[in-house]
Amino acid sequence: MSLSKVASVLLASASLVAGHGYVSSIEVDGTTYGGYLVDTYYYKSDPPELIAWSTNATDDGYVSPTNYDSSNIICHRGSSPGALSAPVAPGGTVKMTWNTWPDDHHGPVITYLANCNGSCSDVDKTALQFFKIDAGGLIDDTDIPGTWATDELIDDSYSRNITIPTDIEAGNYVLRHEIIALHGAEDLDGAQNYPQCINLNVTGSGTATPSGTLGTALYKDTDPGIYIDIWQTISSYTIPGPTLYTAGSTATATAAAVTAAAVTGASTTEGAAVTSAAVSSAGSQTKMATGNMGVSSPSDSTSTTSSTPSATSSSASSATSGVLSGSCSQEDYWYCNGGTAFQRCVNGEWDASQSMAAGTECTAGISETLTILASSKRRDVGRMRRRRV
Ligand SMILES: *[C@@H]1O[C@H](CO)[C@@H](O)[C@H](O)[C@H]1NC(C)=O
Ligand SMILES: *[C@@H]1O[C@H](CO)[C@@H](O)[C@H](O)[C@H]1NC(C)=O
Ligand SMILES: *[C@@H]1O[C@H](CO)[C@@H](O)[C@H](O)[C@H]1NC(C)=O
Ligand SMILES: *[C@@H]1O[C@H](CO)[C@@H](O)[C@H](O)[C@H]1NC(C)=O
Ligand SMILES: [Cu+2]
Repeated sequence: MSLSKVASVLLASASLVAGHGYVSSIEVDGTTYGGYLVDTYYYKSDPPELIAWSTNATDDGYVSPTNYDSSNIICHRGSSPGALSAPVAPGGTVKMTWNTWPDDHHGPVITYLANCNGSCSDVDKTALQFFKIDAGGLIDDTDIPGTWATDELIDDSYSRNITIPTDIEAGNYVLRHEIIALHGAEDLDGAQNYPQCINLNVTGSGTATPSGTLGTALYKDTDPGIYIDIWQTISSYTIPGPTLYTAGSTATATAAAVTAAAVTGASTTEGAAVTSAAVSSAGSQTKMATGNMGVSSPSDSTSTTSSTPSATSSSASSATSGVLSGSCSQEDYWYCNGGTAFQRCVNGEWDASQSMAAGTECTAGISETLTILASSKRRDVGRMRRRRV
């Protein structure tokens, strides 16, 4: 892709607004239930009874890989079971709808069930054993960073349909639905998990009791589908977590775990073809949209990134120039360093400084969006930092 194309893509998507989401509505076999509206209900003394689990993640934030062994990963931070339960028939459909999702937070969308062995409203979440019933991962990698299940979810009005396996035994189950955002996953501990839980009451006369995995054992920070650089071409994507359960199988569906395609639980498999298009041999893929915009210039071995002594986060809120390092408090915010370089607050820390593409500049300072302008004057390419991929 030419640099001018990079610039135009960035100009076209200049509104890179932060803001994560949560499941705000659930449709179960045609009946609609409200989600736990964390930004409202958390502050109410008497929130409504729901099928959705509550959480205290009022920042709309995520669980980091370093917390994969904590109970936070089960149904989000500070979660408690919903008081209600939605009846669903085996083979029935659960449609999970998010209030919003940022389009640069690409990654898989995964759903599990766990039997409560009784009522879910007072279940010990640390004893829940989850089996995977639905997973979408990388759909098409033609254009880096690829088309992901999150992109599909956004296209489907922030929703995803999940089919309940046709053969599981009746009973009360927790459905654990999760987006894993991979835009920063090239760093260890850079993935972001957004789990959401609801209670279901599965009816029917199924007999299958798929074996499951404790929530705290689902993932490791080094899993190939967790610690991955989506800003390079990926030949296949391994959806993290245990293998997909499909009705009629004995809790294993090995092929399903390693696939870049979207798969659904019961009988349908969609988008099975994995496109891993060849990428031009130019050798340098540019990161876009999340702002990791790489620039490789012809002769830049004497790169002079204008680094001034690091500013600390406490004094960073008004910084307009100089490379920032260390912690930051405004997750996903951008920092434009003097118009020519930028950084982003990822997982509570300023990430590496990246040069703006030739012909573009940003508006200096820290803000929720990175404002990109075509630069008026010609840039000295010697100042651009080469990004090796
Ligand atoms: C959320 O709940 C957990 C567990 O009860 C608690 O440790 C944590 O301090 C709470 N966090 C907030 C922001 O309320
Ligand atoms: C339900 O029973 C299974 C099998 O005994 C057990 O492994 C699991 O931990 C139980 N789940 C809960 C939530 O108690
Ligand atoms: C999801 O399921 C609902 C209800 O069955 C259906 O109306 C809707 O079209 C489905 N959405 C997608 C994206 O398949
Ligand atoms: C689940 O459905 C069964 C059968 O209708 C009912 O007996 C049971 O009370 C329900 N459980 C919950 C938690 O709603
Ligand atoms: Cu984010």
